[in-house]
Amino acid sequence: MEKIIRAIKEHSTFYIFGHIDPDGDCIGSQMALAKFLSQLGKKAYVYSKGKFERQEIKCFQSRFADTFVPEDKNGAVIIVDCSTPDRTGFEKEGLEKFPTIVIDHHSSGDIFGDFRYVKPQASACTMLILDLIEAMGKKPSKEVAELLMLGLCTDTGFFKHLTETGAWAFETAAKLTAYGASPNKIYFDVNGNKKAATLKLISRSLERATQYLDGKLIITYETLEDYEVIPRECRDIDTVYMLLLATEGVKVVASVKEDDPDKVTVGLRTRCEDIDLGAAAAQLGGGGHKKAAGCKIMNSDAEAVVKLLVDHFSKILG
Ligand SMILES: [Mn+2]
Repeated sequence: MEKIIRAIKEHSTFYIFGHIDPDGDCIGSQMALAKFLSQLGKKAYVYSKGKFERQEIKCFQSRFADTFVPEDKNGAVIIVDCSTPDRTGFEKEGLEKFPTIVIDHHSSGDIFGDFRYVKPQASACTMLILDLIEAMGKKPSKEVAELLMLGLCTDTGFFKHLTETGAWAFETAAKLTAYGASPNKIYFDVNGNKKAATLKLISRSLERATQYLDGKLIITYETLEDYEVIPRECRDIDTVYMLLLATEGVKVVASVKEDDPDKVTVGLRTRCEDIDLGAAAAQLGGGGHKKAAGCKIMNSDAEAVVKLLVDHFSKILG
């Protein structure tokens, strides 16, 4: 942390990256850092390859550049919420020429970057951004607190994913509330204002949800044809996960999504303490957390990936 603070003091321009297919924690971390650094009189730029599919982050899309054209050769790169450098989506754009600070909370991945603040015990990356702000002897503005709370609320499923190890998350939530963030406002920013077509896509996902391995595994899928009828931004997979994870006997839920003709994205969720989905996903070339992980399968389609997952989890779930 000391080295990171020194690096922040020594530089005046920062290029802030998160991960592809960003979520509230990624965008909240990037935006909060950018605002905080601006308040210190620094220049801060945010980058993302998108897609900005989730409604709670769409309003931030216009602030993000999708190509990296650094104006200051003496700037520094900050990468948040990424377990591997390729997760930025900018791995071929020369980031490595800059001193790099990594702030992350994933339990698996590569060790990369020059200065690392990586704590898998943190439920959200934004918790670590608050750590940094406080370690610098500062307090977040109301606006920064709201961005940090957005990440904390979304990555913890509004605190539903937390267990007896979650005290730190609640301590952070208490601080952010005191700094002016409203959990109620953030809840409806995230969960309100859904398009009617969202119901259609949820209903397709539920209709297709199939039990495998004596009900221990439930898989659902979305195809490219779905997105011809229902816009991708109407996707609300978190609602689907919640319902599937409530099914009797289930241990792992998988969502399979055809992203483009040669790429299928898999999301994995569990409520079981004795399953490590981060490790299960890593065996398929992905990664993530114990209870939430994912991977991408190239040159495949939903049907083939469903078969692959049944086979993979038959070894894990027995
Ligand atoms: Mn995160």
